[in-house]
Amino acid sequence: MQLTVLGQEDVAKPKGGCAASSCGSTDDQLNHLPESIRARVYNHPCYSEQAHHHFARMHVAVAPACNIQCHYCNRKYDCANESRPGVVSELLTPEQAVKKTLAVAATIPQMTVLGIAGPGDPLGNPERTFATFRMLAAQAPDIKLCVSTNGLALPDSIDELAHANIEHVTITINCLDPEVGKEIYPWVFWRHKRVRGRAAAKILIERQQQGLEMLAERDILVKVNSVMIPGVNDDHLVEVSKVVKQKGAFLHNVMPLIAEAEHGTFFGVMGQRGPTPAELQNLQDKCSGDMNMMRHCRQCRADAVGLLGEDRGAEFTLDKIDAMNIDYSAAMEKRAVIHEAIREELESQSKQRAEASAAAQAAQTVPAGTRPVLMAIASKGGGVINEHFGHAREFMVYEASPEGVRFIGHRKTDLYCTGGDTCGEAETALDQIIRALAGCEAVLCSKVGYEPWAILEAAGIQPNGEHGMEPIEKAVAAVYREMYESGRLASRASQFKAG
Ligand code: CLF
Ligand code: SF4
Repeated sequence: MQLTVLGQEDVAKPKGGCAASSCGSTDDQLNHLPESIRARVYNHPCYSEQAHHHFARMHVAVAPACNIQCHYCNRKYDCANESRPGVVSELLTPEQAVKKTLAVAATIPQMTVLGIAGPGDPLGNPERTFATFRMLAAQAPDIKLCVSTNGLALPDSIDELAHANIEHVTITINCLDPEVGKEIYPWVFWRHKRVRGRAAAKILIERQQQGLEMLAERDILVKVNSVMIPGVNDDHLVEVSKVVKQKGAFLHNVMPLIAEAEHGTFFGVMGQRGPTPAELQNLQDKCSGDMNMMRHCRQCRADAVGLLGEDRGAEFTLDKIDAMNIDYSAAMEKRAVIHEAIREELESQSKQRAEASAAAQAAQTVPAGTRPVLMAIASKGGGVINEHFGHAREFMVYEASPEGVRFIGHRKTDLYCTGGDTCGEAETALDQIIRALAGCEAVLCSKVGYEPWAILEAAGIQPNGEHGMEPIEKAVAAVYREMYESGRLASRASQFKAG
């Protein structure tokens, strides 16, 4: 069987050890869920950290209008509640969206989820959004349907969502207190009028909370996205996390504010900064006491297609789709076989991960109270260290401590090794990587060249190519132990925790 997104070896052969998650990460928490819930999330790349290495999603941009204004949004771009600003989607009609979805699902069998997330608010455009969902439910019943909303119109859409068999809804909830909300939302469009200031925030917050409760009553899985805005809602988000969990949210995704003056957003122009990686991690850690945290969000391109972190959208422009001849019934049969193979692989990986985690924990001899260390990992997936430093476009970050090893998140970086005649730019690119890896004290990869080695070492990031093809968790635990035994852990305070 040939697979389109992943190599045959990625799917068919169980790899040793853990996938890219470990204690404290989403998938450990998934393991404790009832079977009925696990069956609903195991193949959703956003709801399961492990799944995102194997299953893909796509978005279709069918919803142009928005019923509120967020200070981090510029309408010329897509809804920043679910995608990063700066990327504009091609607006599709529902019919075009369905055609594109079928084309992608037939070509990329691992694509399991279709999300509508913009460019405005999907539920503020109910006719276009639900027309798309209804057609897809009829023509492609094997695709999960997912929607992301600011929540204002949510209570009015619950029946339609349930009727269309939408199993996953994301609500962006940035606050519970209208005093905080008035700093984020200048207005909402409510009952044919523009409402401003505190009153606007109050309406939005009440509608979001009501919608969340109604979804929980209908047993629709809810993920809450929150944009972390330093000095505005950062302290408040711990309370948000607690309350939305009590009301039935399944997963909380705290995303960093992206605000640049060139995006033309209010926050960007006013110089409001986003959080540092250290601030984001600290807040996610504080929130994780209360609920499952998503740490693998890539703030995708608005029209992204493929695995999280990759974009195959250019393969599916309207003119290319028009030229495709799709037999979706045949494609569905093939997809079912592939999905079953991946499901078996995930189960196998999950067992191996638990064993690797237990073995690493048992072998851990670093005494309690030793400071934690962050390490960057170059990996192409499968839970092993299998990527050359110079080929990594993003690094996974793990934290090692006497309590164990846990996945913290991803750091995107520009490609260091561009090959060809761009070597003169390499130093600058390496500087960017070093900035992206701020706070990490080691980088584990399959190989690393002599020149970057010396520069990384000088920057306080120890390169390590000795654990190629080893399970990540085991390797991180081993390097942590070596650092402890060599006395390095006594000699340097954690930069990252200090922010
Ligand atoms: Fe799309 Fe969102 Fe559904 Fe996922 S994305 S509508 S829940 S299918 Fe995922 Fe992308 Fe993060 Fe969104 S990584 S931005 S959380
Ligand atoms: Fe922009 Fe989305 Fe906010 Fe609407 S809900 S203003 S599209 S970020």
